[in-house]
Amino acid sequence: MNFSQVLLLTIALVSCKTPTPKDLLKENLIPKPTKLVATGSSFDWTARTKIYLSAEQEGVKAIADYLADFVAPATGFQTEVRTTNKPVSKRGIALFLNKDSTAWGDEGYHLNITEKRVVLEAYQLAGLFRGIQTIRQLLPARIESKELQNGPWELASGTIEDTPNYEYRGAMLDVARHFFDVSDVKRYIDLLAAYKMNILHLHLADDQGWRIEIKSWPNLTKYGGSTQVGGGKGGFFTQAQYIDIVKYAQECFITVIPEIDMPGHTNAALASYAELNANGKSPSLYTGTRVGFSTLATDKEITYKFIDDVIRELAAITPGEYIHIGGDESHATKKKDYIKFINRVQKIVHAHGKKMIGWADISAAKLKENTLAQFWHLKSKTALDAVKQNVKIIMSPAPRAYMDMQYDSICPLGLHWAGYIELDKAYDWSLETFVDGISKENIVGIEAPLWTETVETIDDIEYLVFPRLLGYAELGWSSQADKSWDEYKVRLGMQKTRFEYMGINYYSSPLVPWEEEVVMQKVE
Ligand code: IFG
Repeated sequence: MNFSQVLLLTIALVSCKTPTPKDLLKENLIPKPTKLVATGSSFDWTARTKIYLSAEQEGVKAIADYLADFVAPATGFQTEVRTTNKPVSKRGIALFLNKDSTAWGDEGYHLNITEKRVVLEAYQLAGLFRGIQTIRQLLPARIESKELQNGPWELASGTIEDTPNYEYRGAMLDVARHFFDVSDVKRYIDLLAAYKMNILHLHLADDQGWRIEIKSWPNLTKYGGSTQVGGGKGGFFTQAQYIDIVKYAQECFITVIPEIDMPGHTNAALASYAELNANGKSPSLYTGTRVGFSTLATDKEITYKFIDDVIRELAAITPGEYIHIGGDESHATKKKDYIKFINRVQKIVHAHGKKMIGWADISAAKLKENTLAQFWHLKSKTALDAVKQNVKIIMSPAPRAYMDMQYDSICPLGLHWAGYIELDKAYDWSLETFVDGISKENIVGIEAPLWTETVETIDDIEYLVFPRLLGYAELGWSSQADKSWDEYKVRLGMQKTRFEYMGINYYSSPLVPWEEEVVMQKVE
């Protein structure tokens, strides 16, 4: 190259690009943040951008690595993560814990974006992780691609102050009706994490299958896990696989809550061990979809030895503070026997250092105040009875939150006993006004269950879960003040390109104005 070419090249290289003006207010974040102020410019993430963190802040490095690894495939950047004692003064991205910001709670965060730096701070590590999901949504949708994409990678400038409205924001996956392997469960966890959900409730046992290895009762999985709805081969998680799922969820700051449904929904256990049956005889394995026909023998001591062994082994591999014992649809159990049973099981759960969750049917029994009741019925009596016992409620009303309900009458998957749930019906309600007598202080949060009688593959799961899940995420995270379906559906419509890059098999509802994300070509 001659002198003038070298000179031109040098000028080009050193002249920093004028930042593209971008309006943070026009971003389509879901769940909607608590507070957002736009400053009209942008931060350009380039190959030279580094992520800075304070040397002594334990755990922040893992989150910085998560962010660097996340952007690498689409950008091609090997983003350097560097510890420093002054993270905020550097040009680039800074992640750090602010131990004085107790008001932000476990999951709150502050994000400050200027032309020179992106500063993400939180009171706890979970808050940093939730803030990373916001950074993810501020980058163009093609950031989700696993293939190299064109830049630029600009984030609109401004400040976001964000904390969740409810502490319990969950989704349930029924792996009993149809079994789903570890990789499907991890995919489900990835998708929950993208929308700031923090609970994964695994429905591990039911009439059609027992899905978690219990070493002291090996036949539960050997025999009870050997089939599923429709007669397929079923399956189960070894304890090592369950531990792997729990660890994977923990890295996304998601807590796993295992459910062993009892005394009803227990045909798989009853088929595996004759002694658990009142008449000492085992029924055959069940591959249909009826409910309410099975019950453990609530008056036999062996039943409580069985439950004690199961809860002991499950508690030992469950770091979360809750174990879910089901308790729903125990139509084959006499009411007085059911009440005695739940009272005794609650003691067993506490004896193993855990707190109990049950479907709100358990409110017939005498509940400890640290028990949670999961509201699901069409009628609210069981939930109101729980509130009377000062027990907090997980809101999962079937007519709004059951993701196994069909979207409409032509939906190829799901049931409709609780009605059809299109995206507007899934979104347009609020936890604290849904039932008279259940107000905000009685509610711990929201959970959207996916029952799998009609669901066999991860594609089926994604079709029923997406995009309804985003509405539940917003119901659990965002303030309900100025909420409207007409405003939300536009933000949802802008997720189309992102869903496609994430490879989500989502339901493209006719109610939503789906929009391709306009790619701003870089003006050289
Ligand atoms: N109700 C049953 C589930 C499942 C569901 C399907 C609860 C708590 C109907 N119990 O929901 O096992 O069969 O929509």
